[in-house]
Amino acid sequence: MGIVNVTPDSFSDGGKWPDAVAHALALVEEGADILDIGGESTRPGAVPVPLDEELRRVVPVVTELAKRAGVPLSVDTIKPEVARACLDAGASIVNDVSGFRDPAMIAVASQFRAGVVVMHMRGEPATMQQNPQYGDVVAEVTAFLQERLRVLGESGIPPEAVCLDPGIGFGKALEHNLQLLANLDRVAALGRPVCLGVSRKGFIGALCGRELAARDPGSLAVACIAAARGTAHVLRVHDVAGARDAALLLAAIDRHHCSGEAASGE
Ligand code: HH2
Repeated sequence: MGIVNVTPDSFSDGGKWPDAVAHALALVEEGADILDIGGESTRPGAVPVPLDEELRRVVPVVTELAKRAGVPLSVDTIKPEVARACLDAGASIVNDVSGFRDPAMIAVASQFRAGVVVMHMRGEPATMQQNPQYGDVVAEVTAFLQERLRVLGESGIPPEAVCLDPGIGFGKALEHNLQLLANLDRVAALGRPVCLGVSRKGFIGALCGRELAARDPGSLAVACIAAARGTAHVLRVHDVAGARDAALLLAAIDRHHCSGEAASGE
């Protein structure tokens, strides 16, 4: 899943892509299977974007990409009105970092029979990184996602349409992110694909001592570990080419796993 930020203030690439359509098409060339288009930054401390401004940013981009991209389009928004406008314009997935807590968002996704990415977030972006506390972060995130699956199911969104996301960096301290990454199998055990967004996030900078521009290798390493363990199935990334190569290589190696036959020499 290639990240397309149509924002002036996204934490890693805000304002860098004045031509979001061209950037998105380049990501498809690099091998993106899905594009995730967002018009409101959710970085820690981000200020909410007014509805009309978010619509103005994303709808033209979705409209154009629906004609040209040739891959499913996801809209990264917490606003039902933005989700509706983008689904109308040709998107088919809603990625809601607030986890479909707004019944109006569930209603829109259900009406359009959209795919949904349900993410766990503690609090709101403006304040979420102010001393987040959990008893057992893995148990709490897993229980939240399980509960959302139940509520969505009762509201007409079948499990087959749902992808789950632990929300790395969303109201989580370094320790919480690591606990979630080490125990992602518990989220995967809920039986739905897991979407993982670690690309360029703060914990990679903290552990590796890297500025944003130098976090792609660390991001890829974390995504690969989760993918190789079978605990992440959709990788939300800035560096699509790297993730695509990693996914191809993992799949090629997996095909030789426990086959009982000698290596074919490929
Ligand atoms: N992370 C970000 C935004 N949306 N959606 C999902 N499902 N999972 C994530 O981990 C996730 C997400 C934050 O990254 P980015 O889009 O690069 O930055 P910003 O929110 O500042 O635009």
